[in-house]
Order: sequence, then structure tokens, then C-alpha cells
Amino acid sequence: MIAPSIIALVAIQLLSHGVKAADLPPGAVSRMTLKSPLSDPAAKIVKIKHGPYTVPANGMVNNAMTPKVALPCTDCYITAMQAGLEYADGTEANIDTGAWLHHMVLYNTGQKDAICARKSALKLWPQRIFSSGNERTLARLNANGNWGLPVLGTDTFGLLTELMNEAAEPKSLYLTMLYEYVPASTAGYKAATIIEMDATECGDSELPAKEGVYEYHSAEWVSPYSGEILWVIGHGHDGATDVNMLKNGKVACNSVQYYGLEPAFVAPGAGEMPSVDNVHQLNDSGHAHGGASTSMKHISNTAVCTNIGRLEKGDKLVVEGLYNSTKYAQMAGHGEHALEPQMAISFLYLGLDQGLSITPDTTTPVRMPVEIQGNIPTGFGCPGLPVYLIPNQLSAMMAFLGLGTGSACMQGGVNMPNLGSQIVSQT
Ligand SMILES: *[C@@H]1O[C@H](CO)[C@@H](O)[C@H](O)[C@H]1NC(C)=O
Ligand SMILES: *[C@@H]1O[C@H](CO)[C@@H](O)[C@H](O)[C@H]1NC(C)=O
Ligand SMILES: [Cu+2]
Repeated sequence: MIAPSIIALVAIQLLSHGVKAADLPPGAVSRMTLKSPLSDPAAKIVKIKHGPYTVPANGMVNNAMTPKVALPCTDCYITAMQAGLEYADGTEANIDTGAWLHHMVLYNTGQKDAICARKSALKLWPQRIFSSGNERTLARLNANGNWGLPVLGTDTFGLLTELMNEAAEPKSLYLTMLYEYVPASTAGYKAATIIEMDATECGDSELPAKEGVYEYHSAEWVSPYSGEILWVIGHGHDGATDVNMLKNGKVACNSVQYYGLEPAFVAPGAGEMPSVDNVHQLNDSGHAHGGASTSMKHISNTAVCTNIGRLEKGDKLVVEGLYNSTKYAQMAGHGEHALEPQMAISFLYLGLDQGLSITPDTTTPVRMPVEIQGNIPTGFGCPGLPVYLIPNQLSAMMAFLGLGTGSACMQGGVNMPNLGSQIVSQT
């Protein structure tokens, strides 16, 4: 006999996600809610609402930077994280109503990034601790052992958010972060870190879209760390079939990209002409989650990898994004580009053998962006603030190198220093 509260819990999860865990394809995972079962008796789930962001009709909020946002907890380990987007009344904001979580990056200026922090002027490069596209994939660090991402009292989280609105009216949206965490004193917990592999390495992640079958690779990165690989997520854009993490030349994580498994990730047909490719895709899919045949499915879930063994010092990692625009229609571009840029990102959480005393990688050469087109948020030279490197602008270049102040730190993006955060606790 199942307790009524459990039945209610399952019913809530079905309502909020539309797909039963059992129906998910290989590697895909259920999303977390405030009411998800806890992974540890000591764990708590907290939700932080960031915003509101006002996104103009048929417009975007481009890389809005908030240098300081609320921490989920201090002196704790984050055991799971997930991004979301919602309206003021708490209902989900997604593609079915024209709202896109184009991307978000959460970073910790109190720690250094495992790949991009170097001895150079960029030594302030903060640790990217989590990122998400509209697919909103859960990251879990304690799936195979008591690991978590440490949050210290001295840490500061910052948030970069890009949102898109395909509706004819402006929207007021909240970026949400759901965290599960345990207090640092929880017996047996140890520190994990994140390794974010990107085909542009420490660049702006954007790659030009092509037609047909094509792929993007990062350069090889040699790990100075060893530990347990806890969880790997591959991120690509529409058109991607797989985003793989290769270890020593072999696929260690195949993150299949799944399209339109939930109605919220299907653009309504009205006013949108389906491409031939997208009609193919709907006929191929074999199940009815897709809605009308004139609608367009977008990436809704990604396969994640857990329990895939260890990373040793000297192991070589590469991220590989595989695209097939015949199989999955790519997004039409805004502005001068015919197609939206693509991405190939694979981020892995690593349970460190060496515990908290992690030192940033200062030995492996890292390719920094050399082909600069437009404004690239790559530097972090202003105290506590990110910097946009703008070609041919001396002040921005100075700021990028850590020599500038004030407005140069913020050119090219929207600074949102006073963005509100509301903390919603589990009841
Ligand atoms: C897909 O299904 C529709 C409706 O049954 C049909 O008209 C169309 O020809 C099919 N497309 C392909 C490529 O099979
Ligand atoms: C690309 O997609 C098309 C349409 O689904 C398929 O026929 C073709 O085999 C795919 N190519 C590769 C290399 O996977
Ligand atoms: Cu992306």
C-alpha cells in the first residue's frame, strides 16, 4: 500500500512535467521540483527566483549580468541544481507560450575556474558552476556517492542570463534556480568541482551553424585533476543529435539530444511554417507528445552520464557536438545571421581525490578567443564585475585586462546589479 502522500507527490510531478520518468528515453532524467524526494535525509531543496526580467515583444534580454545573487546556502554542499523560467504567478514559461531560457551561466567569483583561470591577467576568471539552455537539465552530484559542490561563506555567485520572447507582447519573466543541498557538516560529504568543456574553450561558446551533417570539436584538454566522474551533461542547440565527451579519444559520455518530449517544448503551429525537415522529424518520432503537425519541436531533454568511472591526471578530454540539420531543423537567426549560432558544451562534475585544496589549472595552454566578432563576455578584470571585450575599444580592452573601471566594464551587455532575488523554501 502506497501512502497517499506519495501518490499526491507522483501526481504533482506528472502534472508539472507531463512525462513519467519511466517514459523517458535512455539517459534522460526527470526534472526536480520543490517537492521532489530528497536524496539524503540531511538535504533541503530551495528555489531562488531571479528577476523580473522584462523581455520585449519578439525580442531578447542579451547576456544580462548580475554580479551578485542570493546563495542557496552557505557552508554547505550543493547536491543538485536545475534552472527554470517562470511567469510572475509561478507558472512555467516555455516555448509553447513563446518564452525561451536561451541560456544562463551561474558563476562563483570566490573560486577559480578549473579550465579558464590562468596565471595571466585573467586570473580572476571565476568558476562557472552551472549552465543551462532551455532544455533545463538537472545536474546531480551525489548520484554515486556523497559528493557536492562546496559553498563557503566567502563565495559570491553571479548570474548571466539571456532570454528570448517570441510572443507579440512583452513578457515579465523570472529565472529560477532549484538547489538541493546538505550542510557542510553532513557526515561523509566531500568536495566536487566542475570541468566545463566548450568547443570555443574560454570563448563565447558560439559557433556558426552549417547545413547538413557537421560537427564541432574542442581542442584537447589535459586534466591536472583526478577523481570520480559524477555527472556529465552535453549542451547543443536545435540541429544537434549528440554532444559527446571524449576521454582519451573514446566517447565517455554520449549525451543524446531529445526533441519535444513534453508539450511545453513544442512551438505552436499558428504563424509558424514547418520546414520539410521538421515534418520528417514528427513522422519519425512515433509517439504523440508532439502536438499539431505544423508545430516545431525543440530540444527538451538531454541524456546525462553518471557512474562512468574516473578521470585521472593526464587524461585528455574533448567535447564533440554532432549536428544533422536534415534530421532536426535549426533555428532561424536574428539580425544578420540566417541561422542561430550553435554550441558544443559538455560539463562534468568531478569528485576530487584531493578534496578542497584544488588549485587552478595554470599549466595547460588554453585557447582564448582570437576571432572577435561583436561583443564577447570573456574577461573578468573589473572587481566583481564581468567585462565585455569589444574590438578596437581601448577602454574595454583595458577593462578586460583588469586595468579599467566603471562603464567600460559593462559595455555591450545589460548590467542588472539590482536584480531582485526571492527565496522560496520547501514547505
Ligand atoms: C508525414 O506525415 C504527413 C501526414 O500523414 C504526410 O502528409 C507527409 O507526407 C509525411 N512526410 C513524410 C516525409 O513522410
Ligand atoms: C541525417 O539525418 C537524416 C534524416 O533523418 C538521415 O537520413 C541521415 O542518415 C542522417 N545522417 C547522419 C550522418 O546521421
Ligand atoms: Cu547554448
